[in-house]
Amino acid sequence: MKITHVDVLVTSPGRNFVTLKITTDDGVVGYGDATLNGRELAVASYLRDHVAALLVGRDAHRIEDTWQYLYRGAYWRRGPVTMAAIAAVDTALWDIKAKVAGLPLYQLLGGASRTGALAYGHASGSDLEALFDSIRAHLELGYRAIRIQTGVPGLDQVYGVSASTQIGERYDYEPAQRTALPSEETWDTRAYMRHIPAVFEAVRNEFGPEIPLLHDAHHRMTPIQAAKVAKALEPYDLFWLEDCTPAENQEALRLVRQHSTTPLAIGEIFNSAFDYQTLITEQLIDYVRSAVTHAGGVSPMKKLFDFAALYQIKSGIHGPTDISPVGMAAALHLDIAIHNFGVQEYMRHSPETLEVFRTSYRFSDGLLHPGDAPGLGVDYDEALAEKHPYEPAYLPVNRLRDGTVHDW
Ligand code: GCO
Ligand code: MG
Repeated sequence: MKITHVDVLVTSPGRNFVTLKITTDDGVVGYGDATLNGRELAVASYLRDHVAALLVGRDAHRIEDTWQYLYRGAYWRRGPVTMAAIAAVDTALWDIKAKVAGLPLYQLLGGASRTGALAYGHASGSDLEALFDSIRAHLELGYRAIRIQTGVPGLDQVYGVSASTQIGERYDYEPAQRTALPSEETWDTRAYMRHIPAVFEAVRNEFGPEIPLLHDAHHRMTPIQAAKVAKALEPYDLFWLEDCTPAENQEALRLVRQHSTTPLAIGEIFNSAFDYQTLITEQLIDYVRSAVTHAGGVSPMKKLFDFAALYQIKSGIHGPTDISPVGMAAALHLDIAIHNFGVQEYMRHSPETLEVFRTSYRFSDGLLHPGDAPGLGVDYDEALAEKHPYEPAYLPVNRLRDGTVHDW
């Protein structure tokens, strides 16, 4: 079964998505997500200008060989652009193989290990009242695990806090902004550190001990600051504290571990197992956060989770709205199949997005399931997609009060 066409599809139904479409001589079509938020066209060009011609004529069934050919063959290794491009090829080939087999992808990954994947939603509010409203709205939608982000007194705009408290009006938190230049936010780590334990105390007092609560610190603390916050949050029994440090320096997490038993999740900006080597072998984290879209696709993610499983570390696949429905579907097939599933992030896509990408996955009673359509279970409406041309968009930049650029 030979690959005959490779198309890179860029669309912006409310936000930008890059999708790879691979077609075989049998007419089977596979899709892969290649969206890299704020740097979309770099991946589109990598695929169009450097990869497409290498794929035409190859056997679509040779997934591992194609992955190694693109990874090793480029000579230059890793990086978000390369790995998002390879991920799209890998995912599209798995989509094709599963369609040819007439099976949902999770069946080819070992079959179902569970009936549904626990999803967490994003509750946020600029103050406690708005946050409580958002938590109630998520509980009404059926979520059984909830991420908590709030405003910090004295700061105007903080990562993860939706501009609207009306959950039906705005589809969770969307960080990319369609502006000519990135917007700039002001950050104060000490103000955040003083505030966040009180937020979790208030939420536990209002909503009780049962509901799994998560929090994303978005890479903003030093190791000793992270240790202090992880320790202060212990009484509130977090499901996880995410990205407490940037974690490029993996050894730094030893310090956090020495001081706290709050579970840690890291990895959404990583793109290979090597980024986790120390974190996993020294058991410095509890959840692996990579996205299928950014970490090379389904094949390396399965290997990464099997590696993590040796250390009782679980999955927590990245699933914000900048992962397209194709990337989300790929995540869900892994979630259902692997043994060491932890939780799945689920930010719902907008209705406009879901008209372009028609998905067979479903959310019911707090659990996600990829559905049983052959392949990934996502169709792409090209005619409609063309009505939503690419629009430049950027993630914000963060500065400390004195103007120093900080992690956002
Ligand atoms: C998360 C992430 C996202 C990222 C976004 C950047 O935990 O979902 O932190 O919100 O900020 O993916 O594009
Ligand atoms: Mg995050």
